[in-house]
Amino acid sequence: MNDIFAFDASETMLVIGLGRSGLASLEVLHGRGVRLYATDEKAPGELLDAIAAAESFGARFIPSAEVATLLGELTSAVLSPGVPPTSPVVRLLHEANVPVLGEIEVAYRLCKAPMIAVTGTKGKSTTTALIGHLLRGCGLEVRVGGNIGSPLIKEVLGAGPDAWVVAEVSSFQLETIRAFKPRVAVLLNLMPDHLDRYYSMDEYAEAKYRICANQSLTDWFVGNLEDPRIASLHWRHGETRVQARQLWFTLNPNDQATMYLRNGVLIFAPIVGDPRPVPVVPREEIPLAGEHNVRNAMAALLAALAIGCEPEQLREAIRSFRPMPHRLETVAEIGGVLYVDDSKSTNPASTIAALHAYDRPIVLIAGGRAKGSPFDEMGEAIRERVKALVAIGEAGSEIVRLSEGVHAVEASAIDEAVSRARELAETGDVVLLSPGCASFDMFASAEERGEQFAAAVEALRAPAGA
Ligand code: UMA
Repeated sequence: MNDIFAFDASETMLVIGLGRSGLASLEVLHGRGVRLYATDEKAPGELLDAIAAAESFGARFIPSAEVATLLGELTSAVLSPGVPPTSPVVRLLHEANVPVLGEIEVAYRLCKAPMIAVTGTKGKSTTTALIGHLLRGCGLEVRVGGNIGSPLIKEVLGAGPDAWVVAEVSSFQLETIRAFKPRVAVLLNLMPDHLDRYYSMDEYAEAKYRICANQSLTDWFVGNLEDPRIASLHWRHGETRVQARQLWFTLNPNDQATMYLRNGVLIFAPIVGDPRPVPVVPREEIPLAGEHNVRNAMAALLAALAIGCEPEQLREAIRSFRPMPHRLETVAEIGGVLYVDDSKSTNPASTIAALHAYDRPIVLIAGGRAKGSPFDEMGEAIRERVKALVAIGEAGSEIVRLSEGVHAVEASAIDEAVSRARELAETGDVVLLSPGCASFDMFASAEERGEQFAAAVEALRAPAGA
């Protein structure tokens, strides 16, 4: 199969999916003179704005049922991450030998800068943003994009050979890579998620491992030694899947770790050059809540150290990092109660991590649309750590059932959930929105869910009718 793509006027391409990724692909490919078609499974009537945007990039919209009529013309196609490779349009293209590339693959092929890629079930966005922040703090020019929200294909355009691109990549995006070969690949953790797209955890993990599939000895791999699946990739187990030089982080010092915590300080044990361990930063100077964020910080620091950043500069830079919106973000303190927006927690593992981030009594708001991951462990963590539960959305009753013994109420809207939580909370408590579920049963996105939560919290300040 042809594996050289010019992405110029010699090509006729189909962009599949008209969300953020698809529209960005159309914009960039249009700028390069590619002849473009666009398709989406939604009815054209539901896509008026997206079709107008696609047309402004010179693309012709083709309903998915009519894609067969294009097969003779197409040189390749670009797939949005939300469209599974098993979808009928993709199968049709495969049968016709039309190469189907993911948007990050196209971005990679167009990118002049070296890339640091980050994946994992949770912590991806925080770690990606933190790497960007650290590199900037070390005086480097950086572009940050990918699953974090800003399509990679647009970010790479502005990055010259001396810059760095930091990419958050999801398992969906990794399914469709071919040549994608980051200089540094970071694999944070693997927990049940997206089991509505994958048949098993093994299949999901395989998609994640693709982040290092094309790496070679000149590249770096950063992995979590505390995650049993990821740790099994360590060269000491005779595993050859990771060809890149390996850097491993863990909270518990051991001889396989390249970064660990000792006496409250993050220590770097270099694997090349002077091997003497170097203290990088005291844990208390990392401005992020929770143990999971110490691991995210270790991963980010290792990625930065791998490309030559100096420990002293990194210590300085990490202090000024701020949590990302909707990720354990404190939105208010009212009457001695802390209100925290963790709306980006869309799987049970993220909620479990959030529950471990606070020493105060927790009133948890959780629920939404389940994504196939079991809630048993989340139920256990709720029973251990939560004082009261306010359940929302489609999965609300299931979460209540698995949290037996915890005082629980159900709410049908976010403002109702916030006022129930306020009634249940006392001075010194935290009201934590950490749903453990997707938002689409009640909201357009996790961001919207977080914004509505913050607005409902803000409304608590004003007396009713004021
Ligand atoms: N569509 C089809 N057929 C399908 C499925 C979807 O035609 O079978 C169409 C939809 O009708 C819609 C379009 O595809 O019009 C949506 O495309 P998309 O789902 O790929 O969403 P985008 O807006 O392009 O956003 C994507 C990522 N979305 C997903 O992976 C689901 C965004 O990640 C990412 O930020 C963005 O590209 C820019 O890179 C979001 C996400 O939820 C945050 N990611 C998952 C996660 O983090 O858990 C993986």
